[in-house]
Amino acid sequence: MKLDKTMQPNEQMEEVFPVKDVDYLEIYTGNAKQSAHFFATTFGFEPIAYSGLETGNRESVSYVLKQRNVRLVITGSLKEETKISEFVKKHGDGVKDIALVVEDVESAYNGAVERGAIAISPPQESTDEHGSVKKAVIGTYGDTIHTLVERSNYKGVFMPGFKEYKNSTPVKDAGIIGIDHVVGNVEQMEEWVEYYEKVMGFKEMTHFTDKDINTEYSALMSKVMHNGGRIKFPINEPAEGKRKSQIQEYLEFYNGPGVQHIAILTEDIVQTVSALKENGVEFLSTPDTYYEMLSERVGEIDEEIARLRELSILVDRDDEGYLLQIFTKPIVDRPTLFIEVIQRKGAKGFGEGNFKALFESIEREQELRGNL
Ligand code: TYF
Ligand code: FE
Repeated sequence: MKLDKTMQPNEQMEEVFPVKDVDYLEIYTGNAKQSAHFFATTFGFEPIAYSGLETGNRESVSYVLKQRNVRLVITGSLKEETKISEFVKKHGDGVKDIALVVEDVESAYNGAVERGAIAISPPQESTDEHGSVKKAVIGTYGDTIHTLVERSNYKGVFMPGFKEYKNSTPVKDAGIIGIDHVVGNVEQMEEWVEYYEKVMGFKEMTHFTDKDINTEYSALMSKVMHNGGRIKFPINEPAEGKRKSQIQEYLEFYNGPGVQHIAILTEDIVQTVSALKENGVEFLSTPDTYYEMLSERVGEIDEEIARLRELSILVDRDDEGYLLQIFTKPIVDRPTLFIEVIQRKGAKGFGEGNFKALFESIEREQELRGNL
């Protein structure tokens, strides 16, 4: 997607674009039935709604999955030439939509477009017996979009066009409670930093230069954009390193910019990661030397270090507290999309102290893939 370079800064954006939360994340896939099954049986997401042939949808199939405050929509194509099949052909399975809850779609959309947003679909209302939902769509990096959703007048399970999904097998909750951040990999970080500033009134929360995050190969730059509330969107750009940056590897396999990882919040990372591992989720490993130096690095923590070491959970501390995090291997065929599980105990950062160990682990995987 090209950006309109003529857009002007606007001082009152935060009031003009009062985005409250992520409404859902939509993943386009080659096989929605099997992907939905994966998210249900491994990550503990419960299917709650469905759209497809049985609901009169002859274009696509979608499963809506939910766990506490996280909603995923898993969508596949029923036909040869659809936006979904074109997307999957180009990118493989990936995140198409980071949908955002707004109070007033008309004003959010019109304001965003006036400030230079990529206009994709103007506001439209859909209605069923449970009420109405208003949606509009603006673009962001690559083929990724933000659907703006106004749902205060809707009481149904998800949206018009979907029916309630009746589960035959109960899903085991994995303790996931929300979305912490959603990260994009792009070619030009500044372009998208400006986009979120100008169009959506976001501010830069933190930045990492290639000096902060330069291991043997995985050089990258990153700026975290946030709305002052729940929404945090880090944006990564590849940097020159000794060999190929992990961000460059992503851009090549995804054929352009897109979502790199979804960070999901848990209240008990030891419990969540134990459950995910039992369910067969594959995580990056951490060398034992990391845990030998851990106490010295982060001081006293509530968790047992031996247990963290067994599970390969990483820990980082800042002035406000600490956080625990772990990263899956890519969850799709290409080395593109992965999941982070994160628990915050006061810390507001992103695990800067873990970058070296983390990126070295990613590089070990890159090497196995022959992509260094
Ligand atoms: O979101 C973050 O900033 C952390 C660290 O390619 C990170 O999760 C940054 C870049 C990356 C993988 C993880
Ligand atoms: Fe992250």
